[in-house]
Amino acid sequence: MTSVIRPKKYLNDLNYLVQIMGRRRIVLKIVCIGDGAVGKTSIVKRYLSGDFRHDYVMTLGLDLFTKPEKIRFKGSEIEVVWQIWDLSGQQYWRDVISSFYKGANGAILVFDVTNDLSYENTIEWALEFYRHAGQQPIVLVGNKIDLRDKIYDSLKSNEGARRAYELSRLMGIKIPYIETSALENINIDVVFNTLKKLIFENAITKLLNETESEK
Ligand SMILES: Nc1nc2c(ncn2[C@@H]2O[C@H](COP(=O)(O)OP(=O)(O)O)[C@@H](O)[C@H]2O)c(=O)[nH]1
Ligand SMILES: [Mg+2]
Repeated sequence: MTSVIRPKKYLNDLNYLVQIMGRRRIVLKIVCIGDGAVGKTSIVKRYLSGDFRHDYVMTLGLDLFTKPEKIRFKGSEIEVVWQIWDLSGQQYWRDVISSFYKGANGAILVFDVTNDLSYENTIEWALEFYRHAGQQPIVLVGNKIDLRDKIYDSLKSNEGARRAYELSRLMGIKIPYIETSALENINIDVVFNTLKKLIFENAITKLLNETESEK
């Protein structure tokens, strides 16, 4: 073919995405990562109060939630099925890990603002995600901010922001930092909406690059 499609021009154009994919339903996978007890499951459950299905993958110790969403863009409607994967137990078996990360389009990386070790371990989690899933969008989440009043030496906002900056440099992508309370329902929607937007931009760019290289 002689005509060349310029990806930048079509970035964010869902019409175009639908056109090149030839279908109106896409599945996108989000994984929740971070130390045990930081609030990953609470965050997912809080978010998924609406229409969703919950499948527990018994043998693997994984919780898998699916949430369909209709997205309208410039007169075109597509169905996106979000798959949200959460490790069920505190015990993370190595053989589960690769199926868990396989095909992930993005990650929610959670630490607990009252737990220094969970903050330190965010680097390891990000690197592990990168090793298995490649360079995909990540949102860093500092959870349990409702406990800041009670726990004197909790991590501060600027420490979370600094960690996001360090992770961004390490991973070569911009990683936003968002503070949440699953308990008080603070910023839970913001986390998912931010990540979804990043995943979309990323997916569209990749698809367009693939289309480009096939020509
Ligand atoms: N105070 C407070 N507790 C929370 C919050 N999120 C989760 N928790 C509690 O922290 C514990 C661990 O939560 P869970 O969601 O199971 O963590 P996970 O192991 O990362 O999935 C539970 O007792 C939750 O009730 C929060 O935002 N604030
Ligand atoms: Mg959990």
